Amino acid sequence: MTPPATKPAANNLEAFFMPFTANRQFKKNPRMLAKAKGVHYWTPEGRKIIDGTAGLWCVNAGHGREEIKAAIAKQLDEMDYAPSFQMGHPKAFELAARHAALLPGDLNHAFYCNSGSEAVDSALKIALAYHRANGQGTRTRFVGRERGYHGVGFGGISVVGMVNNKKWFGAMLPGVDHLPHTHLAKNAFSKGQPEHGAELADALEGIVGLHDASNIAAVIVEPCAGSTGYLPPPKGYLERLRQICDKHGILLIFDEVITGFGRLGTSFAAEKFGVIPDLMTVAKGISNATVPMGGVFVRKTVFDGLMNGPENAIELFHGYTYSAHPLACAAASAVLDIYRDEQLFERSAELSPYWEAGVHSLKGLPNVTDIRNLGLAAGIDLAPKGPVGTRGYEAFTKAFELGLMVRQSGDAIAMSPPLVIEKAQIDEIIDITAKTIKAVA
Ligand code: PXG
Repeated sequence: MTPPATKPAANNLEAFFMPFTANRQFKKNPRMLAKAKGVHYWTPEGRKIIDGTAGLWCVNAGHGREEIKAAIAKQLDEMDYAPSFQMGHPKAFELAARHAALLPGDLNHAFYCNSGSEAVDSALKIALAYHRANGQGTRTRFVGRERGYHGVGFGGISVVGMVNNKKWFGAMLPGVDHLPHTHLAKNAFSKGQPEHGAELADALEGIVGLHDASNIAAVIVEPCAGSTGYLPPPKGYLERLRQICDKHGILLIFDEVITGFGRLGTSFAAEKFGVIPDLMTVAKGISNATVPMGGVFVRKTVFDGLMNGPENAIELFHGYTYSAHPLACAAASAVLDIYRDEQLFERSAELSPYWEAGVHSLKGLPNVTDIRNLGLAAGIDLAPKGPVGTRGYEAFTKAFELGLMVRQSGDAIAMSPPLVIEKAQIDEIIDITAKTIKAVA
């Protein structure tokens, strides 16, 4: 059927099946965004909202960047699309070389895709293929972590540690275990990395004892868990996980979809903690969310390990039509220029003590049971009121009413402003958050 000539009425919200949304509730009382610039959104009525979450943890360089717009427009003029299967285009190679130069340690190859979920599924597949190419095809099991979020692909939800993201969907990868999460009551109100919990990494030894290392392909963790309320790693935890993986020949995957590109005041969490994973997944800040893009950064040893068949053989039977899409590559390259020229990673580090003081000033407000921060992000736990998520949702909607966008995870709220935020704007975020918390008491 040809599309109808007339557009549907603008106020008909029915047809869009919204992702991760209470569709019926939303459509009765919609929250719409119509314009964005810098650290602000505007509603269709013109109400200004300060963006406390950089979109969904992704608009690190702020909204409406002219340099990115120009790069995308130029690329669209030059060449809209080119395949990356058995063909190449210069922007992809240039971008990968720039990412390799930015990455710590010997992470020096980039596989591109279009989202964090695709990055996670790609990384899991690369891990499996690597072991098989190296005569260890029995290594097929994965280890995730409770309270971990790794997107929504079937690979990702198998390693995810959040019940609602799994329980509906039945089929999962067989052979996945989970490490315990690191959210300990005794670490409440820690500033930066908490003191307690490095020993929780030792649970990996238990899993190895159960299945044998020869059956385990990889461990995947977010260096700092984002979606479940922002959980910075206990001091020494990631180092310990790295040691145990090394001891048993298990690949370590850092899911840096949120922590990558400056959130922690460094390029990547791997740089901040001095722990180099074998594979790293990224998305979001890679393109400042202008054109969808994700990636898997791969250590030299892993890449080389896959290059051992005949030279005319495809080494990895995996990829997407839009892998290294020219528009995404152009956007991502322009974003790297901005990060460099405006020193946004350094800026994030410089602002984080101010941010830390701001968020911890909320301690003592009604129902605040924990506050966590690292880099330019924070999580605040609120005591539940009735069913889980009730107070959290009230806080999320109240904040929006008061002119601030936050994220809700159960009864926690999370914030991660664009890295271009000013101190006075941080004050405004903290002020509105305080009013919100009091309003939902
Ligand atoms: N890994 C991590 C660590 C993520 O945070 C994904 C993978 C999946 O990325 P895509 O691009 O497929 O969505 C994510 C996504 C929230 C929130 O409210 C977080 C994400 C997405 C939407 C909401 O915390 N993270």
